[in-house]
Amino acid sequence: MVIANTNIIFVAGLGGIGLDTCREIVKRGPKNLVILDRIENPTAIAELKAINAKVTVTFYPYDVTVPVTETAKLLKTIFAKLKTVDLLINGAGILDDHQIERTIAINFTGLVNTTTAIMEFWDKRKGGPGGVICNICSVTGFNSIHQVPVYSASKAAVVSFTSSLAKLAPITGVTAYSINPGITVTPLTHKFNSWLDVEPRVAELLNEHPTQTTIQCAQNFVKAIESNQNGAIWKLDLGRLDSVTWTKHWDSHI
Ligand code: NAE
Repeated sequence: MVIANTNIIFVAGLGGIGLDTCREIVKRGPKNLVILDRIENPTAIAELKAINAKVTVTFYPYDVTVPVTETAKLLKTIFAKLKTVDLLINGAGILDDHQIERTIAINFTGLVNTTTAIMEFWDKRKGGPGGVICNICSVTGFNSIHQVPVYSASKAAVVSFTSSLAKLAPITGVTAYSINPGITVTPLTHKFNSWLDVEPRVAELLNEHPTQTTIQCAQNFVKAIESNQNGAIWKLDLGRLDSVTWTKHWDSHI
């Protein structure tokens, strides 16, 4: 996908990975970048606007835990303004294994509900034009950080959901791929709670190993967007971009 002249919605575009990825996206000149996030950051929005005056950058407050009907209303407003949307990026996530329900609500249900809501506008069975979904999952969805089993399982769930979406593309007209960062230096990984405090030093231990910066992650993120491969499972770790081949252990045959 050539980013120039497209309309993009980025859920959680103001987080650590999100904001640097927005910077890279804006440089490539989309027509519209609509950022949805829980908390507004006018300085960040102004900075994005200043990078490329030709791009219309807009912000709407959005909490992914709202009922799907609320999401549909917000999308209706956005589609009314933009007419078409080419790409939806789902990036909201928390890492705190003391908050079990909230982890599932944000990392899994929020992503599924936002995807479900946009289908109303995109599904070719409803006369829609199709679209592209880019879900930020995690390498912990491949192999867990077992000290945060709730977070890891929520990420495994979204990796799986995204792979199903990709296989449904012939029916819906909506393609999908996952972006799976390795440990990236952001507020998320600075300090966090392990499940039942099984490892109070989990963040410190993790950060004793090599990590990547948000800029490295963002540069590979836009490469993955540009390559636009339905069903791709991208690993963005240690400054590299690799496509992961998923091992099949079973087949439904349907
Ligand atoms: P961050 O904390 O800077 O960004 C989290 C973003 O999610 C923010 O924009 C925040 O506002 C938004 N958000 C949280 N709750 C929300 C809600 N209820 N509604 C709407 N938005 C909400 O952290 P980040 O590292 O930039 O994380 C961005 C995404 O990347 C998350 O989904 C995270 O799980 C994922 N990710 C991060 C890392 C990492 O190392 N930083 C890795 C993989 C995936 C490696 C690990 O899994 C540890």
